[in-house]
Amino acid sequence: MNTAEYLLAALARRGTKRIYGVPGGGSSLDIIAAAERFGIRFVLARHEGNAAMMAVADAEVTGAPGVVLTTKGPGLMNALNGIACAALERAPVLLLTDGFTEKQLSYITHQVFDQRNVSAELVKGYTQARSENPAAEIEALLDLAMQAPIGPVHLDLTSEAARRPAGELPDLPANIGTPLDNAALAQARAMLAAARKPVILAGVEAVAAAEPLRALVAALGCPALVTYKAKGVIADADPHFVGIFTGGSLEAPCVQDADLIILAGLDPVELILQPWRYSAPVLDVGLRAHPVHYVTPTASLHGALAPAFTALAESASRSAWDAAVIATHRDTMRAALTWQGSGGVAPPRIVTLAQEAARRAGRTPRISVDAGAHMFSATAFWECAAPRDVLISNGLASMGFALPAALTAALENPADGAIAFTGDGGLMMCIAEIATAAESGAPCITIVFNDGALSLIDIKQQQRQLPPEGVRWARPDFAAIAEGFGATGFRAATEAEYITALEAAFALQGPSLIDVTVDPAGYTAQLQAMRG
Ligand SMILES: Cc1ncc(C[n+]2csc(CCOP(=O)(O)OP(=O)(O)O)c2C)c(N)n1
Repeated sequence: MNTAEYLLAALARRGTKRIYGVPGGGSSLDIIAAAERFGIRFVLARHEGNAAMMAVADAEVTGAPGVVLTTKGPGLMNALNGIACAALERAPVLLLTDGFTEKQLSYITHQVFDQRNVSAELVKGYTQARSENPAAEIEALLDLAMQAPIGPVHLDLTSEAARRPAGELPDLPANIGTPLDNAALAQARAMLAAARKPVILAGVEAVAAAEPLRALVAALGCPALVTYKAKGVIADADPHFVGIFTGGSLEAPCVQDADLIILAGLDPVELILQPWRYSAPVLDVGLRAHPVHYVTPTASLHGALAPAFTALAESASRSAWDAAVIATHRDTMRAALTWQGSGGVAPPRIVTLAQEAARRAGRTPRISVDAGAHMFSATAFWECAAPRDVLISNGLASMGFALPAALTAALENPADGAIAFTGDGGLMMCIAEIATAAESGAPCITIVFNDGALSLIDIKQQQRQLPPEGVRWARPDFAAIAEGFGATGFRAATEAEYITALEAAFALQGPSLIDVTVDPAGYTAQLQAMRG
């Protein structure tokens, strides 16, 4: 095999099904030409930044490396926000760029940057696969992406290197997990035994260990909150589930009620910028230590999470929590986010009506959520049963994530499709990907909370009593734009129109967009309730 073929074989063996990107004239073309032979589909995106977001979402839904392919220079530069997203969402993404040969660099300056330096701040590893053993370089790079802290890596490949022999695919070494640290486990068990009312805060690392964590929660009979990225790790319908933990004030009454806080795979990158407000001891069960954290844990149990949760559950006994108290905390949190605006369709209704329509259509779509005020309703009111039912950029919290992520989720699971909940601002950063969805036949429904504003920033501007400047714009006709890109467009200004649009959208095979009129007036109260 040559190096391009070896890379594709190595990716396919790890479960990669798709590569997203915009090619250049170098190794990109070697990869695209060979991809299909290895069962890998190339999805031509409209912007490399969006392609990188697709690769993030792909890694999240499949567990395999996500791949974004770009040309040199401007292609790499365009991809960088998506690579930053991979870094802070802890997603194993391979950035695959066309490279320059040393000979070219001796006389060319056109499109030239030091590509290694450009990506260095964001990726965990870089290689050009130009050694005597390109196969070993590729395997080591992919292994690195999958190890904690999970994150992106960069393969900068010239066409010459892509065509050199790479060797045959060796057997994958057996994955021998590191054993639990006995002393740390004993300390964690002692803390658990001493607690009457523990609370569990589940984070992104727990998505791969949801079952053992659910068993621990059930054994303790304690409340559990999840970060945005851990939605579904504890199902919304589980009686122990209380709501979302962001580090804000909304969840504080429940957490303050506890005498032990267990961080279950919670990565501090997931929390908002407020100081830790609790005095109860903290037990940190996670993949690794975090040098910068909101709180210094009283004790830590670091390493593989499934065995850690199982070992804790074995010795756990029922806590003193009353099921009715847990239910009251849950109801109070939900009630605080109900809508106080008027006009158009209320954001919580946009979400619940979409889920009801999906159920009527016999579908269980994944949802993706963009950055902005609409995110509060989308994450609170969409009921999840499994990890990764919700895709969201939370560590980077980048706008322009939802549409690319929904496209990917729909390609992965076309029978159920996917829904992107997005603000108008975030959508405009990536709207060209509607064309990609139409072309690739991705059955995703983009639902735009159209309020003619960057509402989250608008609210903050109002809170600081500044004049409304630089945060509002005229509402474009998104439905017409979607039609122009080959999707089906709907507009809804009332609940009745919205329900009709949802019914029609779920009856379609391909992508659609529903432009929903929202009056942003209620967002201020929601933000106040969440963050204090
Ligand atoms: C790429 C990027 N640019 C800017 C921001 C800062 N930001 C966060 S939310 C937001 C407003 C989003 O507006 P919109 O997409 O319309 O959603 P809404 O808040 O109205 O629901 C902005 C500008 C960001 N998070 N990401």
